[in-house]
Amino acid sequence: MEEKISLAIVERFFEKLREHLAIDVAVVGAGPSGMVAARDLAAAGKKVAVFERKLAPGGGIWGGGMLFNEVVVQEDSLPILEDFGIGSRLCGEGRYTVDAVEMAAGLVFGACRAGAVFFNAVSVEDIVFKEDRVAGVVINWSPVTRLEMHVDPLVVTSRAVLDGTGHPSEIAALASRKAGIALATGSGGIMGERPMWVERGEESTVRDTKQLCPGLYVSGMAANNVSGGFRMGPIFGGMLKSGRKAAALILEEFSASEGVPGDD
Ligand code: 48H
Repeated sequence: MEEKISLAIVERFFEKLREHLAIDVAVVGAGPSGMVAARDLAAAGKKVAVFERKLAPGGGIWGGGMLFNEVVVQEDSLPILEDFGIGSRLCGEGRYTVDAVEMAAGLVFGACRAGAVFFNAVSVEDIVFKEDRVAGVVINWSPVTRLEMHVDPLVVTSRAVLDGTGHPSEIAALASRKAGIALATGSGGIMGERPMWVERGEESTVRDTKQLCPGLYVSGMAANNVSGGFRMGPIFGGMLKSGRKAAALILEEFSASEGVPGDD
């Protein structure tokens, strides 16, 4: 019995890993924007893996504002929450509160049910950069990177990589620093997050969700950091809409490159 349980886990895990070594989209970071994007892409039939450094996916949702585990969303993002079956309560003037735990758990569950596969406790430590294109991610177990063990990583190739790593925009920073890629920003580099201004931050998060260079997209707080947007605190409508926009942009690029069948 004992070894059968171990065998079942080992076999299933390696089946999952083997099937996700070459994928359509590698989503880095399981925060709200990454998980909405993962769900939309998987629901559109794409092969999606989400790589999350921490054991628990959910990013900055769980703690709400200052550990008060409620967050605020705006009315125009409610359709996204409804797609995941997540509830909300009106708190005034087009704003709603959402239980942070319900939101984090609901986004994880919705992305999984749509077919996105999560690899938690896995950190993306580098990118694949070939022929002027970001073409995948370099991964290692988070405890290995945390303990600074000298262990070589493994590689997952993908048609697109989404940087959903939040405030530090780690993947865009790697692309800029290590590959010398000129990013689609005002300066060509990482412009850096600006202080709190809720309305402007919410607006720019969605506006600056974009393709940064061939093969690399950015969403959520990472989009803000890359393009120099304001922060907005525990209001999450912009994050949800950013994830939806990122998925739509990636799907648009895929369908343009696949062309219309019989159209050549
Ligand atoms: C694997 C990684 C790596 C890596 C980081 O920050 P997040 O919650 O992501 P967003 O941008 O979708 O949401 C931002 C929101 O939570 C927030 O912080 C807001 C609204 N702040 C406003 C304010 O004013 O402060 O999640 C990012 C996830 C985390 O879970 C990280 O552990 C993970 O990405 N991550 N995973 N490899 N290299 N880097």
